Amino acid sequence: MANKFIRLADYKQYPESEMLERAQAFFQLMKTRRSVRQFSDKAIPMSIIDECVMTAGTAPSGANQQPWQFVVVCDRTLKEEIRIAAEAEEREFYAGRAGEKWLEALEPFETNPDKPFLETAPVLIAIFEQKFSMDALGKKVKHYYSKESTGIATGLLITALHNAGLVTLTHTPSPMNFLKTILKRPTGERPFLLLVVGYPAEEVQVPDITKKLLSEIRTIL
Ligand code: IYR
Repeated sequence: MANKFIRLADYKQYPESEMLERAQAFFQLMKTRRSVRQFSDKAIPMSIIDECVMTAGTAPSGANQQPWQFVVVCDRTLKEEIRIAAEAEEREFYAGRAGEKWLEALEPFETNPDKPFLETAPVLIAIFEQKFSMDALGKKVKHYYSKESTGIATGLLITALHNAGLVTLTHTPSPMNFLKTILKRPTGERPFLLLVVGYPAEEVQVPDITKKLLSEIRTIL
């Protein structure tokens, strides 16, 4: 199939001083992002969520297959079902499936199998990786780099939600197969992550943790 190319019309180059200022300002914004585990039940206008999901949809993906689906759950009953199923998995995880080392690594975060935020938060976004799709003739179309692509899109979604003034929790109850059943997702989709979205609860507390320094995460050769 011949590809059609168009001019890169929307690219904007800034003077270097402005580039640095923009990079600094964006870092200042992003370094205030924190995962929270206590949410307010205040509702979020769907238009805000939609803009953020559209931002996620700008992510690069293998062969531009855009192998992701963002299932936005606001329905009380579905949220309750998700909480019940997630807590059942988490109970087994904390009762031994995680193993001693993993539980030791989680100690500073004081996490436990109770996940009330899955019901309190106004929005849960269940993110699915589409490992393959079906073409018009019902034939399987393999997706390339679907996990990497969905990971990048999820990063953009978290960034967009933070920029909009919302808080998130990247929640990964393991295994997450219950999400496929509860949300009636088609074959070819694998639950990737459950993103809890909302406003922080009043007086919310977060763990006193720090990020690695530039010198620890960057190598110049
Ligand atoms: N999914 C569990 C455990 C958990 C695992 C990691 I790695 C974390 O960074 C945090 C929690 C839970 O949500 O409690």
